[in-house]
Amino acid sequence: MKPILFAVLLLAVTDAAGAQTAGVTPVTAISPGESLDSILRKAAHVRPSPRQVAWQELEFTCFIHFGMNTFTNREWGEKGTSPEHFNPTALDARQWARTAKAAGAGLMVMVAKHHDGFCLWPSRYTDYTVAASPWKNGKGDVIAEVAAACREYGLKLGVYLSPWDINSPIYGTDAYNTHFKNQLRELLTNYGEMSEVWFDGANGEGPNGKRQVYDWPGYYRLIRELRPDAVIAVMGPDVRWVGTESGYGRETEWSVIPATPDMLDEIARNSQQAAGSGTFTPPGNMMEEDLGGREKLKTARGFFWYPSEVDVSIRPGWFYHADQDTLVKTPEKLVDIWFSSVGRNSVLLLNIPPDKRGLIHENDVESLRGMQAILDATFRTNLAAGARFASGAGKGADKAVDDDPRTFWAPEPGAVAVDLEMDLGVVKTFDCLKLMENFRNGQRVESFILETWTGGAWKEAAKGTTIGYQRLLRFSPVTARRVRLRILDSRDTPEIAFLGLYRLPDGAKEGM
Ligand code: FUL
Repeated sequence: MKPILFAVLLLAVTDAAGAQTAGVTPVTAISPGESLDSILRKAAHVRPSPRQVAWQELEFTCFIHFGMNTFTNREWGEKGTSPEHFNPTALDARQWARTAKAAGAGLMVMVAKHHDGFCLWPSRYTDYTVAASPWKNGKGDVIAEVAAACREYGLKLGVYLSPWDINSPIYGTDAYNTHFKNQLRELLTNYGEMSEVWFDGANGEGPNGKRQVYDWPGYYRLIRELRPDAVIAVMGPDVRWVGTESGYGRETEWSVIPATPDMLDEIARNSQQAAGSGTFTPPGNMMEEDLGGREKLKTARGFFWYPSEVDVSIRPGWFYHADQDTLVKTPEKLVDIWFSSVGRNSVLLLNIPPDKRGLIHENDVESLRGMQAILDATFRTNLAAGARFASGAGKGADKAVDDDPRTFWAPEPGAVAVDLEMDLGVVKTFDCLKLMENFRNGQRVESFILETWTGGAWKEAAKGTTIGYQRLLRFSPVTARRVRLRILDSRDTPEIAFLGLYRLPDGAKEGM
């Protein structure tokens, strides 16, 4: 895998800066000896593709792990498990979509085939599918039901297709790549719009003892051809796995990172280490605290827009297990995860696995409802709305506190360290800051502080490094009328799309 995908990226790196190469992803080249200033300015102007913009703005998405493992009570299946086991008694994809939508999700990534190879749609290319199961007398199609439910509830649809297939007799041979592309084609043509294709890094032994050499460029080309708007996630060029399944992203999260071979290799090595733990922390570079900071860019040969996705399960396992009904994450824990994922320039992909009935369990529904209620209460009132700005903030400062993240405040061109001072009109108490950059134009801010005028002096209330699409910070409550955001360093003129100040309800304080 590593040499192939790296070759695709390298091709791009050696091409002209910013060129769209190989139909996969644009990579900005760095010339040997290029100055750090020039590199930083280039990095500041790397932009997301339209498909990456649409995906990032979803903020919160849901994963649905459901399949043979649900019925055999496993996390990773075995070869030869009979399709007879797959028999949900009350499968209702509308309940899944309704639950995800009510929790605020914008997209559902459905597991169509996990590592065991059992297909939740009646694939023409294998007998190991729902068609061989007793569910609906073999006439059912889970993917069709999910697609219809997503349309009904206004959710986008994504699909997880495991490259690793324990069941396939041709796994480990070239023929498997054709088979895999055939299955992809079925999923991408028979079910309407598809907005995300999720490949994990599994690369198990084939039946002939050989490892599969995946045709990644071929898979990507097919997806681009059939669903050009879909992002390809994790083992793909559009969306980066954050590097852990804990739900917690990095404090410093750059969406522009160097294109290196190691990074992609590590995904493959680390994403399959701990079956069912759901919380392992892989070692190595993917978990470094800062993947795209100055030190990283200095030695890079090129970089590209590769934003982070945080995947985590609401339960310890990815699949439903009855003995985990009491271990569903609490609303408070989910909110802490929200602050540490959506609030750290990542999209949250929260897994909610249906049970053997084919329903999302009551406990999970309850937790999601609680999470949504806390988030609603947190962000209901922006205490900075209507603030007046000190002169010197440049034009359009009010654009930072209006509700439209497409409008933004920017200081004079070239200013990279700048203050945005505001008067809230009356003294207010707050303990939460939300910042958004105009990420369509690139990610720029490297460090910032929030200060309040307290006792005749400016005092620090909170500080952070990167902002990107969105940054949320919680801090000890401060009471003040005058507030200033100090951008201490930026790769080019910062563009602030949103600034919000909030008062946290009790449920939003776990993990602070
Ligand atoms: C991992 C898989 O091994 C897990 O079972 C799960 O599907 C997770 C999202 O990705 O790589």
